[in-house]
Amino acid sequence: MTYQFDRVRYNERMKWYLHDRFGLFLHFGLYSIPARGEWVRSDEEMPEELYQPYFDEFNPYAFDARAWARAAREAGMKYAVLTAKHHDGFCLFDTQTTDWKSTKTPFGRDIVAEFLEAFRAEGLKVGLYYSIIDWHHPDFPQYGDRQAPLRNDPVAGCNDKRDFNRYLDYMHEQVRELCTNYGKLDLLWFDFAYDSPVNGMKMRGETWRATELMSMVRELQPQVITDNRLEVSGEGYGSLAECNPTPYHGDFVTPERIIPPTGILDAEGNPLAWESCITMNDNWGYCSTDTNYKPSSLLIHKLVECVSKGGNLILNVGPDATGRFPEQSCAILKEIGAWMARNSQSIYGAGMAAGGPIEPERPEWGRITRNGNTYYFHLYENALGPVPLMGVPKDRIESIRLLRDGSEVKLSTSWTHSDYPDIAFADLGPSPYLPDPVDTVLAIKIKEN
Ligand code: H79
Repeated sequence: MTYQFDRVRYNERMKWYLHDRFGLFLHFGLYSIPARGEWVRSDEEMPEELYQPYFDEFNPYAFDARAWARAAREAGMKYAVLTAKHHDGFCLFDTQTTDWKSTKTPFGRDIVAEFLEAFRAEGLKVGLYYSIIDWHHPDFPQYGDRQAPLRNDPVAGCNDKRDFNRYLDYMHEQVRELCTNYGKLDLLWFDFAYDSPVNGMKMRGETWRATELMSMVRELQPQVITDNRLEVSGEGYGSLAECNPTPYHGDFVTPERIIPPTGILDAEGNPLAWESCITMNDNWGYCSTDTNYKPSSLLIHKLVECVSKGGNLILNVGPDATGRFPEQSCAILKEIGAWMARNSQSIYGAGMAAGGPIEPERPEWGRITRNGNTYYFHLYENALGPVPLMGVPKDRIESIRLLRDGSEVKLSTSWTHSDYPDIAFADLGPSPYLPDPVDTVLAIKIKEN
């Protein structure tokens, strides 16, 4: 069965995802203690002995999954994805495959289980991020820095006693546990396949026994949706976009720290589902010195931009070593939440306005999202007087409302527009027309043709 949304053809199980549009990414783990980002072990080429102390002291005493879930819901987020395991191999769940897990630290708790329970209770869809690479496992052919592992690529032939298949058994078993022991998962976010920059070998797809992995996932979690990173991350959109899907192609494309300038089409010109993953500052994992937070107004613009191009936004928070969200992250979530409380109709269930293939052009004054017959004009800029509603059929306008308070907006009848008889102008009243540029969204209802 196919589901048609925004001219994106997908399975029923993608329906919630295409509707919900806005999610929370959570990067939490041992790296929250050194607080220099989630790549710290690799970046600083830390041997195991230097990383082990973080495991020995891991005790995020203020961790409260319900507080996280409330913050996400109040921000208007509809789903959340937590790092069950990042590249450092540390498991936030009670796996039987290793002791390198939260339940063996002083904290002693299954963070994945608490996360899932709390977020489900707040009505959010739940997802788990799982890194297929592993800097901790003795059979994973790498050591921890960015380049050394690739001298020892499994596909290039190991130069020591490491048995890559043994690692794959372990990795598959962990995914099996996650898909078996934690109830229904809505989303799995695998990270990440890549090309070796050293020898060019492809650490993609079947290198990870991806067909076998996905058929297990499908069997255990028939409704789950997955990202496309068993085959790509960064270079290209994957086999679904090439219209030649592998068994492990995944359901959505995952542009990282970028919003695709023209949205994403497959080789036949059909829009694909995609999700930009974006950080609030410049790190995924908590970084105590990184105060380079984007203003909430910009992040709201980015959410609108994603939806206007037919995509989702998943915005990251990296909780600190006590288990709390950083203060700036909380403030940003609150500000976004205030906007969503007023304007989320322009986000949920909405998509791009264009009728045909995605139009890369955007209006000069803002962006447009659309849900069926309602167009949402997000005004970022004062017009010099009434706002020209470019692209809206003038004689089919049924109503215009200011979304934030539901108030009627009338069409302008000013003589100054008589040179543009085909364009409707919305009269937002006397100056200042846009007291808060971010919060001025017009809902324009169009009559059926
Ligand atoms: O979890 C966040 C990041 O830590 C993770 N994805 C998001 C969601 C991420 N891991 N890696 N990357 C993003 C990109 C890294 C690419 C490179 Fe490399 C690392 C280029 C060079 C070193 C991978 C390894 C490709 C070549 C070697």
